[in-house]
Amino acid sequence: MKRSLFFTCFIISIFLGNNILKAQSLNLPGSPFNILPPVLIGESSPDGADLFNVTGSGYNNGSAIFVDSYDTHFILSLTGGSYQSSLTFYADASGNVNQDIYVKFTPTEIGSSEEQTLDFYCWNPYSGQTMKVQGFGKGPEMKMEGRETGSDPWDEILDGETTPTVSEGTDFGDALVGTAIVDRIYRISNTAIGGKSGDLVLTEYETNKYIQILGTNANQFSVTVEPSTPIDSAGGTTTYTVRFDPTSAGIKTAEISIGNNDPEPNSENPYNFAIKGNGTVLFPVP
Ligand SMILES: [Ca+2]
Ligand SMILES: [Ca+2]
Repeated sequence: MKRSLFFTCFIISIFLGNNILKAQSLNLPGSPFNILPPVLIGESSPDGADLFNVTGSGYNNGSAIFVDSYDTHFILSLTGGSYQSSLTFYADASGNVNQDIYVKFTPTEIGSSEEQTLDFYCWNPYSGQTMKVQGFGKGPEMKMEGRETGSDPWDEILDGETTPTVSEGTDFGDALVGTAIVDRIYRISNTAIGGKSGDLVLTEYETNKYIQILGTNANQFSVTVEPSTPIDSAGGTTTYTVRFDPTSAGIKTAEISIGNNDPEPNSENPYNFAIKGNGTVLFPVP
């Protein structure tokens, strides 16, 4: 008689929902969950763009289920807004789960995948599962060229160059003070092509101005034609024109500096290089 009472209680306890006997299950999507298309370096995937659905059963009434991301490059949301590293969602009164999880990705690398493990777990009783999310970063590659005249071949100007040269158009040569001007046209290219590339965006430092002239004799140079931006990733190019118009005699030096979104590794932001020109004067013949 005692034995049958024990078994009766045991069976009843199953039907009443004994915690220990419950089989909690959470159905996660295939791992890794891919965030596509690639995201431009310096930006994040849009709010609400990337989500997966989680279903489950066998939980206690209203059980809390937690999910953690341990990398701020991947953050989470239940709604598609207000993203954070950790979330809590709940089983319903029947112990079932049906929850959308949104993921936002902020890449730090160009062209390679970045991956993060998400931990899903419940404490009462404990159960845990993991899945991976994966994203790809994309970005531009900035190249600068110059030349002396329009019939010369373009010659590359490296970021950080400190020695102006005639063939790169960075040495403007001689200009007669008050009479002559010397113009040089430079070409900017975005050499990133393919699926992991992105538009090159020049920084507007003042309204409609992108080319800064800095340094000792900056006021002897001016930008007469501004470049177009953004410069598309399918090999896009733009040009700009710098004028040397000296107001006194002598060697005039300055630096061109262009803010841009060329990312690490090998960021060329700002793209800067030295220029110079020589102001000349005519002396009266005695
Ligand atoms: Ca670069
Ligand atoms: Ca630089």
